[in-house]
Amino acid sequence: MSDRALPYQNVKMRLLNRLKIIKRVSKMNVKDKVVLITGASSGIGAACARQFAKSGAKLLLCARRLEVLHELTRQLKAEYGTEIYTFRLDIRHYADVTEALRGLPADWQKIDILVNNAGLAAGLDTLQEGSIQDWEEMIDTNVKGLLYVTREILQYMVEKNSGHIINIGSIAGHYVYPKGAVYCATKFAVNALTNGLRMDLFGKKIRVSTIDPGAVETNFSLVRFKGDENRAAAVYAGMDPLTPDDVADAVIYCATRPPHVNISEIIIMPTDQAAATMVARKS
Ligand code: NDP
Ligand code: 8X3
Repeated sequence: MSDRALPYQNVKMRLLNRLKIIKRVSKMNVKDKVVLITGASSGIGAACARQFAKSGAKLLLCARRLEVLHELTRQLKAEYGTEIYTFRLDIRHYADVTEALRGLPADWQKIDILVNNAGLAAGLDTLQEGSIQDWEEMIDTNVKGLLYVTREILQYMVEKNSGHIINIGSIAGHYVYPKGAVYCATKFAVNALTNGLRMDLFGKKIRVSTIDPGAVETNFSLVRFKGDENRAAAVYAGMDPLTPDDVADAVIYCATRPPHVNISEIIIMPTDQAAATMVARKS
């Protein structure tokens, strides 16, 4: 190369470096990304659906209550013009998960982001008094169901070497509280599965995150106490709990980081809560 060509070469290098930096700091745009949200019929899942819809994503929404999903779909389509494909799914049944996901129209099978949100607590009991049925429901949904959906979606993500799995864990995955051992064990499992999956995907361009909230006011407590409204209301009485949107904000934050950034874990608590059983209440 002649000496006269050198300054041009330097300018070109500087421009290329600048472009690389711009590419690295650019937020991930979720517009037109296909996002699958489990348990989208209520609470945190429904809030995630709304926020992804607002961001222009294409939504795959599932839960057991199809009529509730249809109403949410109608609202989101009217408000944001979102493309949405809705289907009934009970994630506890492996055969149903594979049939539903493999049966999706071809374009909808190209899932970019999976939000593993479906889950529940059933009962609040000591282990010596706990109901086997409650334990099975929690373990089958929160652990096995999450695994079934994840494994199915991963086939495609691994093939195209991109994607993002966002699990909804809980502070119950970090601290055990009395009478909550089985629910906590399922959320400890979600924590372990999140970290293990990140290791199993080592070297691939697939991100794995967990969002671990404290008390969020949803149907969670109503479900836990099997429709006992007074008991459910007491969980949030005299405090300011998180809203489903607070959690959805964290999910969107993870999903929109530049592709080289993986937010491994966000623990998000109400200011009024310091630990699962430590809640500051106005009397
Ligand atoms: P909700 O009860 O409001 O929502 C739970 C969602 O999960 C519903 O859409 C429900 O839909 C779905 N779901 C439950 N079982 C199944 C199943 N077998 N198959 C498919 N979908 C199912 O509670 P939240 O929004 O609070 O809960 C969402 C997640 O957040 C859960 O994993 C929960 O453990 C976690 N979490 C909640 C906290 C809270 O304080 N609320 C705190 C920390 C974590 P449908 O009944 O129609 O199937
Ligand atoms: C739900 C929050 O504290 O009831 O995961 O376990 S807690």
